[in-house]
Amino acid sequence: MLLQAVLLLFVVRRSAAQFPRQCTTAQSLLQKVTINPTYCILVTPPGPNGSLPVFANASYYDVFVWMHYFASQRKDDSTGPDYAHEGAGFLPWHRLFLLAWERTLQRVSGDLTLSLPYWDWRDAENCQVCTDDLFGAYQLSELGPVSSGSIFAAWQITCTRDAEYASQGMFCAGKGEGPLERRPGTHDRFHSPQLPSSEDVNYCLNMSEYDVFPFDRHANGSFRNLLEGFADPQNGHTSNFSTMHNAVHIFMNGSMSSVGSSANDPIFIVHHTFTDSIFEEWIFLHNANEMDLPSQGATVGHNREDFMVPFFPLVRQAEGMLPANTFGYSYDIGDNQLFWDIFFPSLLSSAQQAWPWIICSFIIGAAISLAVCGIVKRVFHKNGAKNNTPDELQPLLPKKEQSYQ
Ligand SMILES: [Cu+2]
Repeated sequence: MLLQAVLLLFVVRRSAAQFPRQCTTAQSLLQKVTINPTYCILVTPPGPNGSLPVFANASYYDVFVWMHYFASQRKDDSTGPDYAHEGAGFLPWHRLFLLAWERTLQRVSGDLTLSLPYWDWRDAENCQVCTDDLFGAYQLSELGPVSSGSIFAAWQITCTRDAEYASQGMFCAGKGEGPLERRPGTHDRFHSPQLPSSEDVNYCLNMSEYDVFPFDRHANGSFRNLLEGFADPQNGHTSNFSTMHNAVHIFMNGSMSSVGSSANDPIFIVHHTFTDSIFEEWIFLHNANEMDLPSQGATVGHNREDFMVPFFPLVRQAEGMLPANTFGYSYDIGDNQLFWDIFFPSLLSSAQQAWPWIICSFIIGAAISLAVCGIVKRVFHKNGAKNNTPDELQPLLPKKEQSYQ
């Protein structure tokens, strides 16, 4: 444990385009086939007549699929937010979810420097990570699984039948329910016309309020609601279109498009890391902290002090508002990415506005330094003159030899 704490390095999440194939595929495969020895999944809740809950084993990967599926359940069959979506806790919840996944991946692979990659989907016209080298190619003419040339073609997905489990009074049991499906770009374009643009992201980042009442999909002028994808990136008002994060899920038109099963697709990870990187930029730009979360008034599971469902050990929503470096990770922001798009122009304009103050401060500082130097010099000069005795001038010579003559 101590060794792990010492070796827990600061990791940098990089673009999936730079991610070596071996890491993307081999580590994903490893966690898909290895049974998680620490956690199992809840299949049947305890009954009212005292019957015990039923649990099942699942792979490392499928435990995360199940967690996301379980968090997508709605309390008491309400139509409002679930435990992780359509509410103020959407971003903190997914931040901690990815972090737990990243650390699990590091542990399973034995490589503590491993980090989750991201897919920068701004201005994309197609799924750039849908290649057999990365997450699996596809053919528009064929409906169904990802390309047989992809390592993910053999994956069996799970937790896809919400209604069926609910009708049986059960939860997802983690059983294989078919192949991973993805048909990017063949979605209903009326409700989600395009992938998010750079302008959309910039608009989002400039929103000052993290979230506003009613803290759900109907919140207007809310950074969270806009980034989640229930508002218009032109004005921040709620919209019937799927935008931002939601638009990317819809665009994939397959396993990614339904909330409960979306984590089956490894693209879920690279999509959410990029969403998290935008959240990270927003935290920095707006100096955000846990006080930006509502203390009350949001759906259960989304308030500041609420615990994230179904995390164990328990984690408060407030903790998910901490900056990424608190958790030991950051994002690699390269050319044409968020630093140059957002930070640099704002730093430049701040510097332009502040230059008279900077020059004034420099002149005043220089004047004060000169004055202090002058005073110090005078004091030393006086003291030097006062102590200028023959003893000090030639301290190593005996009194009678205090001259070289
Ligand atoms: Cu989610």
